[in-house]
Amino acid sequence: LVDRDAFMHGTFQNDFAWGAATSAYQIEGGWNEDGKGPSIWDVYSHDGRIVNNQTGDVACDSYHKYKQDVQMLKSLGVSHYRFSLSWSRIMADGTLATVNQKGIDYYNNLINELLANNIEPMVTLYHWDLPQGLQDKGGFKDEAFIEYFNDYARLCFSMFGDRVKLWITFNEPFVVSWLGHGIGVMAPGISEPGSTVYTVTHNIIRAHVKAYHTYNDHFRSHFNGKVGITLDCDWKEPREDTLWDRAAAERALQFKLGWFANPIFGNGDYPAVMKRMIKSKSMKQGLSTSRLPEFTDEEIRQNKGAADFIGINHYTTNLVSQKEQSVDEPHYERDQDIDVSYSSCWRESQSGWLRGNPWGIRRLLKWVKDRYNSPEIYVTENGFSDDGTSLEDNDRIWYYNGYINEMLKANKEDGVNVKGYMAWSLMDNFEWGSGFTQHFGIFHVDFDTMNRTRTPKKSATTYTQIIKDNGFPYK
Ligand code: GBH
Repeated sequence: LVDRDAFMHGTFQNDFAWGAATSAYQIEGGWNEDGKGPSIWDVYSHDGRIVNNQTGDVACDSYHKYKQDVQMLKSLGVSHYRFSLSWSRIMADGTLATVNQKGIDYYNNLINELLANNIEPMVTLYHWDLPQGLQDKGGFKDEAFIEYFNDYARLCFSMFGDRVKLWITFNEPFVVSWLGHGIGVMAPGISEPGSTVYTVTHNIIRAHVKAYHTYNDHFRSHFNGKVGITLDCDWKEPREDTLWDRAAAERALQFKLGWFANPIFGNGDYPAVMKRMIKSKSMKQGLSTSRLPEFTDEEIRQNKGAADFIGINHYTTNLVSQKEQSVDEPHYERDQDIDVSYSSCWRESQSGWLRGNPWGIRRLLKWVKDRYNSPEIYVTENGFSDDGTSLEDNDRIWYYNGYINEMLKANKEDGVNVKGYMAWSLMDNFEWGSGFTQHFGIFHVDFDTMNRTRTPKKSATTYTQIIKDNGFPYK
């Protein structure tokens, strides 16, 4: 199950963080219990937008079974658990007017249970489940969002910051902007691919930066934690080794990762190539200004360095080639003048967008190191889907061995400052638009019984061994 020729032996540094990840809407259930308000995912799924009309109303029932989850984590031997907070469980309509003590109690209980079992929490504030109350006020499109998010972040820092030392503001803001507001295949289901997508990102970056400074100014000195942001990126490999395709692949990385990373980890502003191309396309479309918003000088100063680490979610590789796109319709994808495809050599999963190509993670991590001056990196998600019919999940075992080994090479041979790795996912869960048809879990969950019985798959044994060995030492 491993490619012995390409395999590297060695271990990570002693304090390497090993963990597993989940998110609130995907596992908790209890969608309207104990004062929780509705989120955009409750509304979207109840609206019949998910495969087979499925919803996260019960999901893995972790709202009631969190102690079992902690025991599963303990059996894996992880040092960390990455989970997210449901904003509308903590503030029913998303504002300080509706703080919900029972929601706060739930997370206090979870955090305390983790710490009692020697597992450190890594907490994501926002993993896609905006309170519907804020969506009704304009959601991400309105810059009022920045203040609402800051209120929420401040409340969480003050309630949990004595015990939570690793914070992630946003999970994959790209998905919020592009899939949520560009093509509308995720909640809130808005399809405005030409400019809303850029305004939404602009507001998310400013919200992240504001929350980061709130932590710095009011909490860092006594809590001494770290605040980062998690960005998703596939590796973008030139389809052919030509100057055109190499430039196209670099552009694809700048439009996907650089869009968010350059303001925070680079020079404080959007990537030059994005500014240039979106402006030129906007002019051809007869607009008087670029569809890409501008940061003020003061914002650029605030953006720069506004994170203690970068979280990277990485799953797959794309092939990219140069392709001039028409300007008929303002459109984030067409702004890039690229064409994207997959290689049939890469191992297929249960998800159309995901093919296993282990060396992609090494190249991506090296790219992040080189572009952003060697930041601290946590791989906050990485994993493989199948149809969930077998506990003998050999493809997942192949995937984890291969990707974690390539991450070791990035660390040892390329000097990438990778501090930790969170496997996606601790258990099978609600896979967004695909409902319960794609399984990423190291633990199987039986969604056909009320008990939501959890059973370790074969990959649990593999991952436990990698953690115990802290990598792949000679034996
Ligand atoms: C992660 O996103 C998420 O953070 C996590 O919640 C999720 O469970 C996990 O991936 C597995 O999917 O529906 O064809 O338009 C990874 C990046 C972005 C990849 C959205 C899939 C949807 C493709 N994902 N994309 S499609």
